[in-house]
Amino acid sequence: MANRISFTRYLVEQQHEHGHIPAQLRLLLEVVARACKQISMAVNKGALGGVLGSADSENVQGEVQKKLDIIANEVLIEANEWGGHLAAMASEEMDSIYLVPNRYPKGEFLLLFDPLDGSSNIDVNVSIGTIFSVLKKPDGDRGVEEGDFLQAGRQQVAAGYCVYGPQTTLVLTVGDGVAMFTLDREQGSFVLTQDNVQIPADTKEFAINMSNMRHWDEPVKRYIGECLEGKDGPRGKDFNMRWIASMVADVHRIMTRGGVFMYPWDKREPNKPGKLRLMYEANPMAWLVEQAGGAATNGQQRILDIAPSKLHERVSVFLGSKNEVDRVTSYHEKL
Ligand code: AHM
Ligand code: MG
Repeated sequence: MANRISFTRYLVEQQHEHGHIPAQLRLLLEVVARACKQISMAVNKGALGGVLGSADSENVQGEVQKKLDIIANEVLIEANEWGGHLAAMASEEMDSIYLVPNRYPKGEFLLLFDPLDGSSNIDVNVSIGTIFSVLKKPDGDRGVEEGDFLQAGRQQVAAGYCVYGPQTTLVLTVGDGVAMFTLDREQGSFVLTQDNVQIPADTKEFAINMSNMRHWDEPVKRYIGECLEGKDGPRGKDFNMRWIASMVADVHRIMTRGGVFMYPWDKREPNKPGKLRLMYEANPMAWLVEQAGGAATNGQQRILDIAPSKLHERVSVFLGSKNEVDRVTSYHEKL
């Protein structure tokens, strides 16, 4: 078809016409997209491919790993380690950083990923996804250390996710807005299906795991309480609720029609700042959401301004339609 813009063409145009991305970053993103295609195929096979169920292992966060968590992690590593575009990788599923082996050429970028987000949905055939973030390696000839990854989210040079749902959709930003690509399974390539994605500033839809309500802090209780009062309360309108339990799918809905997503700190594990991980989940999603005109905070500050202190750091997350995120954040300020 004449007017179809492939993922490759989009990236080449970003490189040549807008000067947004160097050639090495373009190669990196193409390899990530290829890996996502491979993961998508494994997800589609499901029980026929023997990929469902647990893997009898735990990750560094003490969570039981699913077979697909491990498969997706291996696919991303194997696809990315030999191309010469990367110096190292970090994954939600690996204890420490993964250095590109010495037998391969090294590049100037660092890749971080949650290989399979929404693991609890794998076996029940509900949307899941891959989330990724790209940083530049700090200058210098020495080898990469974990500390090199500890950069604030605003320093990302690319971020995206791929949602494996009824369609497989890859959503990307290189700092020039947000573009969506749908996998054409017959052609085997991602095709641009929406450019310049915009999240409406206002919404009537929120996403939060309501079963944790009694553990929340006051500002979150107040915000959700007011939404639940609907037309009769201070908001003067009825709200709708959705919770998929795959951040990638909840964020994709917000990218498509607006909404606010929350996974706040709660009293179940008071020493953890939240459930979601800053480097693999919150930072890439926060940048995508901001690039689409939305907002993302941890209740106190912009997520992209948080200086990380460790690789697997956790964080509270409020993101999506700007006016709602501003509101729930302001309730925290008034504490
Ligand atoms: P995962 O990366 O291990 O899949 O965990 C992250 C997921 C998010 O995708 C989702 O928003 C959240 O955990 C759901 O948590 P809960 O089951 O507590 O509602
Ligand atoms: Mg995850």
